[in-house]
Amino acid sequence: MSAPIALLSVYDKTNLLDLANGLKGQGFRLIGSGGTAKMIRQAGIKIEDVADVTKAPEMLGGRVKTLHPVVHGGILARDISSDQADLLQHSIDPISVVVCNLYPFEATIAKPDCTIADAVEEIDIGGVTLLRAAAKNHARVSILSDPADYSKFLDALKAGNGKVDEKLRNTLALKAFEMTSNYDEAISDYFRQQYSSADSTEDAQRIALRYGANPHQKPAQAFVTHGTLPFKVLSGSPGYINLLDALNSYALVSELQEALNLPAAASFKHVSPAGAAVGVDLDEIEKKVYGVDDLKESLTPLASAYARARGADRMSSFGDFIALSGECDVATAKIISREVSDGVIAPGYKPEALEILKKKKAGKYCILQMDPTYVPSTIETRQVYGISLQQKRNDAKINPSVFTNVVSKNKNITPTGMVDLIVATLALKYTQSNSVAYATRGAIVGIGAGQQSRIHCTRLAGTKTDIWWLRHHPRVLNLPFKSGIKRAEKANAIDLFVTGEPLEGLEKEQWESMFTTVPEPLSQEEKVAHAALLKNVACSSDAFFPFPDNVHRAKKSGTQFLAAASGSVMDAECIKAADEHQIVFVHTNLRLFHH
Ligand code: 93A
Repeated sequence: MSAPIALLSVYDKTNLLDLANGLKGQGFRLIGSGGTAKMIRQAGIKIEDVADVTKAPEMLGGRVKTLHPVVHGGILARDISSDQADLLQHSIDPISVVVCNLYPFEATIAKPDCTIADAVEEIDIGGVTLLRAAAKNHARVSILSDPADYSKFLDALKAGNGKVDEKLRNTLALKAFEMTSNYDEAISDYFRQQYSSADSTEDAQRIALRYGANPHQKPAQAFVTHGTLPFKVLSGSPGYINLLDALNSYALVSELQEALNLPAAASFKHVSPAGAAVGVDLDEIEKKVYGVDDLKESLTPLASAYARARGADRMSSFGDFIALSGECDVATAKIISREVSDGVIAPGYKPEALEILKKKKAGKYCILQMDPTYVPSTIETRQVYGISLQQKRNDAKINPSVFTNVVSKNKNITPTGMVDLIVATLALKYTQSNSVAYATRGAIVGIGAGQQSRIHCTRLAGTKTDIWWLRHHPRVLNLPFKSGIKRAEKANAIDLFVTGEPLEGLEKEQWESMFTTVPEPLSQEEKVAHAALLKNVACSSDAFFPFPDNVHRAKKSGTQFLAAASGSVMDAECIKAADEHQIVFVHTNLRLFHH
């Protein structure tokens, strides 16, 4: 029987001579590409040149070394009679071990003076083909792509009398596939950076970002590996957090629109909604609360949705990123134009609305246009601390079918109660966990995000709801502000008034200076009487309630409809608490953690 053949072609020649010696010792015939063969031969070990075996010299300055049917026929032939007949016909010897590692593409592009031509020369073609061919035929061939595996492989060869078992061949093949995949990723990433930073984002595959989450986190980019980015930058330049907000908030509003068939808007800050709403008309009091009573333009459903989303928690929404489910109209743009905001994403803009928005922030306002037909892939991947984490996208649909398991005695979910349960629950799908949300009249009115304890979420969201509701108090609506006070300053002043924050010194002076007459604080009695008027609120939780304290707390902020996943040992106690308050309690069977 003729000697088994090992083909060696390595850039990194670490441990090469030990391997060549070991293979020789096992009776292998060695064939090597130019530099590899030279080094082995100089060490006194017998090896043939690929060029002598193929009868084709290396050419094009080394661009073609091992790319030849004698090499690839020898690697790819299976142990089947037709393949063996082909080998015989073309006088090709089968190869059973391939040793290969690649030109150092990543190290080359990391050099500061690397040109595109330098990078191009480091794109290994023949080596990748060797790795891929040998890995493909791992049923018969062993592929060594890492010098660290050589001694283990030689041990296995010795133990197996010149053969290695299937398990080792499988592991080696996987390693080679990963090597080629990482290599290709480095190449495409490099060229994406070189060729895909078009001036316009029309059909761009990548955009450079100013920096990552913080200014010292450079470089930063957003890209897709297939097709083109599903959004265009119409104005401004989005940052990393802007995009986190934009993509999460757009997902939320498009799902709200789909679930409720109403235009939807969201106001995001730090990758959680500060507000989210569908286009339910505002009454006169609400117009005042949401700061749109003086708007000359009449409110469209989309404008109502944004007014509600923006106005629920004006403090948190300061500097928000906005998402709109439909084409941005003039009324919506006018509301946005008066607020401090970082950017907006929408599937389209009326020309006049776009002109209004483009004037914001001295032309730097970030305006993104989303492709409404875009469908994200079902699998999502990200890296944390160098580790890739992968999961199926949370594609759970939030619609009335989620709220069918009513576990309380009171089972009456009103149509508006259902809308609010959907709004609250959908918002949680895109809120950093743990989270609890309160909604009424088609809008989030209090949201507690990113708390490690459930009751802290319920309290935080409840307190926000209480503050939002106190802003409806007649004394708040008629606060005697001096003229010329800015909208954001008014929002802060109102917040201090309704929370009853004790003020001293300069802060007190400044607060008082905003009014024509300094208002008397709201008394405890006034607050209690007003709180009792808040009813029909829906409250949803992104996971089960561990204790009934959550139910009692939710009731204090007007909750009539409550939704949470089941699964707590205290489920029965929570249901008892809901029954005590005649709350309609739904077990959703759906956990909605989001990170
Ligand atoms: O330029 S290549 O893509 N063309 C080839 O046909 C080829 N075959 C092997 N580079 C090729 N290789 C690579 O050469 C291997 O991946 C390895 O990194 C290197 C080994 O070259 P040498 O044996 O001449 O040092």
